[in-house]
Amino acid sequence: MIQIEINKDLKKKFEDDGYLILPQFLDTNKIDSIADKFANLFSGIFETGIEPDEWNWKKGRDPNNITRQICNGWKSDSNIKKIVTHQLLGKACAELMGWTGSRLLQDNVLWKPPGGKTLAYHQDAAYDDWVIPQTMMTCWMPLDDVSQEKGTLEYVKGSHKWGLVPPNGQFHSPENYKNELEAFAKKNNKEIHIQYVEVPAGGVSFHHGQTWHGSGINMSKDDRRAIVAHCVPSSAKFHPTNVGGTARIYKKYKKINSDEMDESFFPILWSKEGRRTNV
Ligand SMILES: O=C(O)CCC(=O)C(=O)O
Repeated sequence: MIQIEINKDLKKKFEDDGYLILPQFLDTNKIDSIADKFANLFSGIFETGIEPDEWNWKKGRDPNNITRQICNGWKSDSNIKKIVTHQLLGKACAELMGWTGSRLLQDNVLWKPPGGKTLAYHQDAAYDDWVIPQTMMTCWMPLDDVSQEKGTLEYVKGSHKWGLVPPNGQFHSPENYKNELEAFAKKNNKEIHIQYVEVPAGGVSFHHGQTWHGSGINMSKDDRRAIVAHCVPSSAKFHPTNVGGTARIYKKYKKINSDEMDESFFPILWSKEGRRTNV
């Protein structure tokens, strides 16, 4: 289902750029069966009967031209679960980040229809200040061929070395999706070099939690669908006190008198010692 091997050259490229883009990752024979699930998921029909943790668009309820997002679709659908909890995905994330193991913090199911609007430039790790250490590694898997015209994911090269700043402003559908990025770059005297992720369906891109990224309008006549896994080190713990932001949703999984992240909600995908949650 997934093929990848991280060698020294790929790791060096990731460390230099803050992202790694590869044309082949998911088995292309499996892609249709996953993409076919999107219509049901966004209609509120969940194979497992369990609702995802976040759900910003529902058929018939919301305008058609926004980018549709579900967070933690893996709890609702077995095909999504197979991908975002895959051992090789976890291994690649850990090896690129130099971790001894990785754990799934959250997934995203993203559907940008023709005319679908922007997602603001941001840094993923800025959203997990309720986790120690505050870091992240993201694996972005498009289920359609993606290009600049389709509003693909885009990165600022080397921006993972610029430091982490708290999120600020509108995330979904801002008029100028580069607003925050441009303000940060101006204030800190940084140059912006953009890399568009242009790969066939089944390709992949990995990005560091501090890499600035976002996406523009889908100007094409086709859907742009993607599955995303956001990982943290397998040893990650809940921050004992931080609340606010997405902690409002995810700290409900924190046990009383414990900072442990329960594997039922944040499964371990891979570790050097061979530890993995039986999902
Ligand atoms: O697919 C997109 O446009 C944005 C995805 C994203 O922000 C992420 O995967 O971290």
